[in-house]
Amino acid sequence: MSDHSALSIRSIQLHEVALPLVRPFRTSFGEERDKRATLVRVEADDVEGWGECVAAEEPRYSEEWLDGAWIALEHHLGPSLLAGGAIEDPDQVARTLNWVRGHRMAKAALEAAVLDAWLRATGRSLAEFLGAVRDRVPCGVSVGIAPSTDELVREIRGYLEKGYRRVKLKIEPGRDVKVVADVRSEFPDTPLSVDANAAYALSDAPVFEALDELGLVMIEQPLHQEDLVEHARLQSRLRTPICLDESIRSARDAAAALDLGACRVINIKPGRVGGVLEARRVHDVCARQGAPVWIGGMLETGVGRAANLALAALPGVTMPGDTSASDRYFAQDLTDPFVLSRDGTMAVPIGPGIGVAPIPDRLRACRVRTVEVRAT
Ligand code: NPQ
Ligand code: MG
Repeated sequence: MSDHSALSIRSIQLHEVALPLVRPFRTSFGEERDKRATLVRVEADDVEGWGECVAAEEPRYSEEWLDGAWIALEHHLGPSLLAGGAIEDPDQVARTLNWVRGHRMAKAALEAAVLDAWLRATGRSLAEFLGAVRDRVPCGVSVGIAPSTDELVREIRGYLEKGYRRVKLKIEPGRDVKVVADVRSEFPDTPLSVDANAAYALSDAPVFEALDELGLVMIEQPLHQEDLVEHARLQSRLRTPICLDESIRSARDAAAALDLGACRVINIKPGRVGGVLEARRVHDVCARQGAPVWIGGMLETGVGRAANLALAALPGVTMPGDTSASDRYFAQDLTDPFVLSRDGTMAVPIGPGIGVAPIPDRLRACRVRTVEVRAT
C-alpha cells in the first residue's frame, strides 16, 4: 500500500487484560497490585493494529477509569470511527472523534491502534513516523511509597545496579522531606526526583522549600491538577524545576503552563493528552520554548510501552523518562519483553508500526473480557 491510499477499518475489538505486578505500586492516590488495561485491536485490509488504554480500574490518577473508557470506546468512539469512512491520514482519527468531549485516554488507545495498522500497511515504524532521532533512549524508574526507608533504599539499589539513570520517588504528606533526605544521603550523586501526584496545597510550600535543598532534578505535580496559577507561585519560590504531569492535558495546556511559569519541565504521556499525535505537539511546544520534556509511564504492557519508547526518541526529549523495562512491573509481559541494557538505555522498536504485538497465548492467559465494537 502506498502512503496515499486509504485504510479501511473493518472491525474493532476491545480486550481487557489483568497482569500481576512484581510488587505493589503505591502512590499518594492509592495502591495497585495488578495492572488492568484495555487493549484496542483494529483490523484493516490485510493488517491489524494494537493500542493500549491507560485508564485504571478506579478514577484516582485521572477522572477517566477503565469501565468508563470501555463504554466510551464500545458505544461512542468505536462506532464513530467505523462510520467515518476510510482513514486517509492519521490526524483523521482525532478529527472524527473530536465531537466527543474529553475521554482522552480512550481516544488515545483507538488512535494508537489505527496508527499502528496504518504504519504496518506501509512497513514504517512509529518512531520514524514521529521523527525519532535516536535508536536507544536513557531510562529512569519510578519507585512507589515503601513501608520503610530500609526497604526503599534496597529497592533503589537494585534499580541502580540494573543501570537506571534517574530515580523518581513517590511522596505524600507525612512521607516526604525525611524520606527523601535519607535517600539523598544514601545516594549523594544519583539523579533523584519526587512525584506528589497533586497531593499538596500551596500552604505546604515549606515542605517544597525543604526539598529544594536536596538537589533534586525536579518536583513533579506538587499541587492540584487544575491550578496552574498556584504552581506558578510555588515555582517562583523554588530553584528546583517543577514538572507538570496531571495538569497537562494538551499542547494548549503546555503552552499556558510554560507561559505562566507554572513549570519548567513537562512529563508527556500520550494517554493523558489524547494520543501520540497530540503528545508530539506537546513536545513541539516545549521544544520551541526550550523546555525539557520526558516521557512518563502508566505501568503499560508492551503495547503501550512500545509507543512510549518511540516518543522518547524525539529530539526534544532530553531527560530520562519512566520508560522502564518490562521486568520493573511484570514477571511476564504481554509482548516480547523490553529489556534495559547495562548502560541504562533501551532500544527503540524499529519494526513496522509499534514493532510489537501481544503474544496470542499470553493474551489468552491475561484476558478478562472481550467485545466486538458494533457499527451503529
Ligand atoms: C505518574 N506513573 O507519573 C504515574 C502515576 C501512575 C510510573 O509513576 C495504573 C494506572 C497505575 C495509572 C500508577 C508512574 C498507575 C497509574 C501510577 C499512574 O504520576
Ligand atoms: Mg506523575
